Amino acid sequence: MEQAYPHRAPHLRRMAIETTLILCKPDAVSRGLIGEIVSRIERRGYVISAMRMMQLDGARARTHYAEHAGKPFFDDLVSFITSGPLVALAVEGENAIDGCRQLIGATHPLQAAPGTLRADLAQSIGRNLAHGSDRPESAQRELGIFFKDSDYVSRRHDLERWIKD
Ligand code: IDP
Ligand code: MG
Repeated sequence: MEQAYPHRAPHLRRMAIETTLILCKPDAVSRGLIGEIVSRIERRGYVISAMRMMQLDGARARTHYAEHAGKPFFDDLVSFITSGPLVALAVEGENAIDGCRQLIGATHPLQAAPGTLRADLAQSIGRNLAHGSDRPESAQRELGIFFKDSDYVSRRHDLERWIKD
């Protein structure tokens, strides 16, 4: 564990700094909740290293949600996620993948814990405001769908200042 991240500054080498993909889905953009989502992420202490607003085409949407291909809700999911603009964010921090999933809350807003984004601001499973990658392999794959290397800025100094092990 000591040398898990040898390319990082000495005091960050043992820390589980991760990058995750967060989407403010089209319902969040339409409802004016981009700032609310970004604010919750930033207040938790995570940092944004890439960000873009775009409208997904069908091919990219099916790639992004490939794990759900064949499920009964897949076509609706693809048509919803392509129905309007979304905001994609690359978010960094210690255990950022699980941490962002925690602040987004369970998939169905009724099962999401109070205080989470989905419990506080959403009603239905099909309009649950945000996406967060669920594990490192998903994060790497999904980030590649939305961002190229040159889209990222370095937030290393902010991470070093505000995160301590
Ligand atoms: P997650 O967004 O919490 O990771 P997933 O199981 O990966 O949830 O599903 C992706 C998205 O597909 C969900 O956020 C939700 O909008 C939609 N979805 C998942 N399960 C259902 C369902 O049973 N009916 C309708 N939509 C669903
Ligand atoms: Mg998922």
